[in-house]
Amino acid sequence: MRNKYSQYGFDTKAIHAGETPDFRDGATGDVVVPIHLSTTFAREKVEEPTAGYEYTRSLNPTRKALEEKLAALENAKYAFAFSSGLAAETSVILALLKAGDHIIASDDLYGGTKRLFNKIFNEYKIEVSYIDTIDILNLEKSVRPNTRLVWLESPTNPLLKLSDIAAVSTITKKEGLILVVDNTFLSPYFQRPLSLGADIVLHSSTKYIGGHSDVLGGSVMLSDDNLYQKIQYYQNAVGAVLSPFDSYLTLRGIKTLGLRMQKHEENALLIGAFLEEHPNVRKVIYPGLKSHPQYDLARKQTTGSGGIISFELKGNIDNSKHFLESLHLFALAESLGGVESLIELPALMTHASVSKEEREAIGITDTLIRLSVGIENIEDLITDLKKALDTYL
Ligand code: P1T
Repeated sequence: MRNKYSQYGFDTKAIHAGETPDFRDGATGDVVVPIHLSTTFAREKVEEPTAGYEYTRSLNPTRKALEEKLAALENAKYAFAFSSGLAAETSVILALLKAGDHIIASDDLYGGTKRLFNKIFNEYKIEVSYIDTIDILNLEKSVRPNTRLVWLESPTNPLLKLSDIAAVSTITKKEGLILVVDNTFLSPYFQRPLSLGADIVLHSSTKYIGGHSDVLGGSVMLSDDNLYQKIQYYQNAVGAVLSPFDSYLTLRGIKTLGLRMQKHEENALLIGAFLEEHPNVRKVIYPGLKSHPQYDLARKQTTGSGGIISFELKGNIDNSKHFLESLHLFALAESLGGVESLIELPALMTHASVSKEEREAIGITDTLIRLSVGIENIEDLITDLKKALDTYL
């Protein structure tokens, strides 16, 4: 699907899309889109909103610029900016599903997404089956007469499992289902799910897209006119929109997305190799390493593996806590995708809302550690990890 920036490379789109200087009468030729804080827009004639603007929840110039940039990055026709990743998920599901509908989802998903599905949407009679979406036959068998949507994270959070998006899309197309891919972990720099057959791409733009751990947001990109109309209606009617200031911060962050992703990956590859050699590490999970069971699929459907690494420490949960608390550069914090390195224990932090049985069934153990590798100097990051790994047991 072409949009007006399709002819340009990724970094050109990241910098220019949505921010073309305006030279019309009265305009000032801003190179950077202004932060339009006005919540309402006056008109001269009752039935003629000024340039289409009425009220910021429905349309705001700064958010519109961001939405154009987001669409360009995923090669989509349309994009929406929401106030968080979960707000984006909520708005998409409300727009597309009704009571009695069924979702098939990856068994390993961000804990907050599972909580939204299990604790909120279940109350509204939307059922979810969690399956291993690596297994295409299993996916096909799980389709029911009331299934409407397949929801993938690829790679998943935190186990970094991949789904073959093109293969899944042949099934969703055959069965008339909507395929949603949460592309948060790779960003559009490394993976474009729409080109692999997905209908909707979703991001927590709090992560790589914003990139600086200073703005919460969610984005949705798509090219189908019908789905666009439905989600647009809900974006306004539900009202979980991104603010003008947060739109500006996200626009600013995106300009370096390509550069940042390259450095995140460069550092992650070196840290992955270092961890694989360390005697106190049981197992490293990173799709950029040959040891990843889906290394070949990663090469086929992505152009890079990003900055998230999960690994199993030797020892028990207390050893893990000791390790996490003895790092200096890796901040012990939830979230990911910012320029600074973060580390966390999914079982007690990002996935604490997933039951212990469920965590154990899918492999989120008490000693599984998740790293969000930042863009600091690699020697400093490895020294920090080495000191803590050599001494925590
Ligand atoms: O935090 P929010 O912007 O609402 O995004 C939710 C979300 C959606 N999808 C994925 C894959 C995510 O990782 C997240 C948020 N994740 C974290 C906060 C985390 O530390 O994993």
